Amino acid sequence: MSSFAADSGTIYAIGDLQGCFSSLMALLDALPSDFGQLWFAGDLVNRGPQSLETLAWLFRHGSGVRTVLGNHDLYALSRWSGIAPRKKSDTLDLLLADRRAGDYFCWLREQPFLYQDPMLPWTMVHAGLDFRWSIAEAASHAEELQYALQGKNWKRFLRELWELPPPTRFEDCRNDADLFRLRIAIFTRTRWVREDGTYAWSNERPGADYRPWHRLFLAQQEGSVIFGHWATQGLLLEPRLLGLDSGCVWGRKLSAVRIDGSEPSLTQIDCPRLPAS
Ligand SMILES: [Mn+2]
Repeated sequence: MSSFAADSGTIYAIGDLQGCFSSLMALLDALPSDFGQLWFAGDLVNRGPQSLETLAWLFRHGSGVRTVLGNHDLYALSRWSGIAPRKKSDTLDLLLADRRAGDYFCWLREQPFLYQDPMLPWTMVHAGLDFRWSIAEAASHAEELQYALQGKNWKRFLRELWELPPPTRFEDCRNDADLFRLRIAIFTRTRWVREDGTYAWSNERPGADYRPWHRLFLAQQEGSVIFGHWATQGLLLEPRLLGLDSGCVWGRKLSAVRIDGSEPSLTQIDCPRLPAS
């Protein structure tokens, strides 16, 4: 099995795990070389069967792991802090009941909404970015949200996040809570947006005038983006865009792309179809 090696400059970016720990181990087995860092595009837990094993492993290898928060990670944090009620499709019970859950969720709460490495061209988010934000502006919005999630009023921040659906336009934000809800939704949930800046929070395309967020972003901003979240769209490998959610939890594939070299190279494994929960 390939593993962490402190002297390795190799970095792989990996798509949404969603608690599919066995698939992560199979993917590491299949990687062609040891690595210094693994980047994960968020949604580390929930839906899949092994959220506990997944988070325990990431916590143990924290010094080599870089990740960003996804919608399922925020939901898991909200479950752990008693804010969100249990959803029927939730598979977090074993994780929430574990005696080390406090350590694991503290680690999760410290993770950012956006990650950049000054030595690499890539910026990583879970779902997307607004096409009117430069990468630098996006990083500053993400940092503000991260402070709020790490601050002493973090439970109030999470409670407000779920109180209302996110607005679909910045023009509709009446206060900071609305603005935070919209920005968090862009970082962790977005797929479709219109050229006038109106978002839709649906999986399906809501109309012909909506486009994938990254088409508008790449046309208007500089920078290269790694993201996950969009399993129905599937793997995207483009010069400035890596869409890494290839549907592992849906019985499709888990993907890793080497990102430290000049030419991104792909490794994939097949994932088992899980029994419906
Ligand atoms: Mn997601």
